[in-house]
Amino acid sequence: MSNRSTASVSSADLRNRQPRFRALESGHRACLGCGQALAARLVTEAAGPDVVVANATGCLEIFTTPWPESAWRVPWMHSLFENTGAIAAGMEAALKVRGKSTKVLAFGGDGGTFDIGFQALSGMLERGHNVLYVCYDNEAYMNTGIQRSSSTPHAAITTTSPSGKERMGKRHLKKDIISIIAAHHIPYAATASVAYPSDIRKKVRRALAIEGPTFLQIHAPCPLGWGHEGDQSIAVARLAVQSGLFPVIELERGRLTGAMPIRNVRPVADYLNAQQRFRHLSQENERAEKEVAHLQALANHNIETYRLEGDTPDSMDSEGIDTVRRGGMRWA
Ligand SMILES: Cc1ncc(C[n+]2csc(CCOP(=O)(O)OP(=O)(O)O)c2C)c(N)n1
Ligand code: SF4
Repeated sequence: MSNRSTASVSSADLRNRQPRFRALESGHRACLGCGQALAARLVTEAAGPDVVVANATGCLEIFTTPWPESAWRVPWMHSLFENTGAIAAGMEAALKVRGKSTKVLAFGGDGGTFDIGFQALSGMLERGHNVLYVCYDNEAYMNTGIQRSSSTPHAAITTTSPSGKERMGKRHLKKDIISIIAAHHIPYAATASVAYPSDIRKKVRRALAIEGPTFLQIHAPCPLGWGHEGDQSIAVARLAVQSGLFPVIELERGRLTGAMPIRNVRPVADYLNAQQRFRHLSQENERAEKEVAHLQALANHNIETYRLEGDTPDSMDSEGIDTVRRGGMRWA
């Protein structure tokens, strides 16, 4: 029997000793500071234990399931790169036939979502399957060595979009996937950033309370691919939001219904200078200056389009203090 008196136990201690549920266990093999690992943990914590997961090929699949081990504590299925939407749709149909209310989550990277799995995803949304699809957007094909995807931002260096005499990194723009998803007029679609965990949790719960297809795009830094220290992932992710380059928004049936306000708008240069993939843009020459101005114009466009600038403090704005609680959520 414990000899501790009741008065000496803090409520924080009591909270920490509660049984916790983690669908994605620690001990997996993600790199230090991997934004995707954190995002997947937050999503699955908020979703709770009664879920099944379809997971596209990519870093998340690879670092959580080096055979014969698995970091998952919920039923989890590896799908091909190109068919996660179809696998998740099949899972949902099978659960429905069996009269189960278990929720289906589909996970994919930006390569698996914006590019290779898009056809299956679009079909899943159009047919109205009751699935929450989460895209962990680290803006390149990271698992195979940092190749550019259609989500890679303009001017970023990847192994297939180098900077040199001809070009300054990626030539094309980042695909506006959330607008394409919104054009399916699904009940709920949103963007989020790993820098704002409460916002992610809120959006996951909201999506799962809806009957029908829902979609969440989470901006998730990859220290290896973006070129920053692992302990800078959250700071870098915050700068993407605070500069307006990654707008955090919500859409219902294709209509904009929410946006995270930016209280102190930061210049895009602050975001770019924090990452090696944009190192060529800090050179003092006309080409570099032109590219930075181009990216600043894109951020300004986002701020204007989604009316992101906010001057009144709000706990859910881009300056909000938001923390990740260690040890999982209580579901017992
Ligand atoms: C049809 C097909 N093409 C290519 C591959 C090789 N491949 C496996 S993972 C991967 C990159 C995954 O990129 P992304 O979806 O962005 O996820 P990330 O690894 O960045 O999390 C590629 C190209 C494959 N498995 N299947
Ligand atoms: S390469 Fe990037 S996305 Fe993949 S595990 Fe490492 S940090 Fe995460």
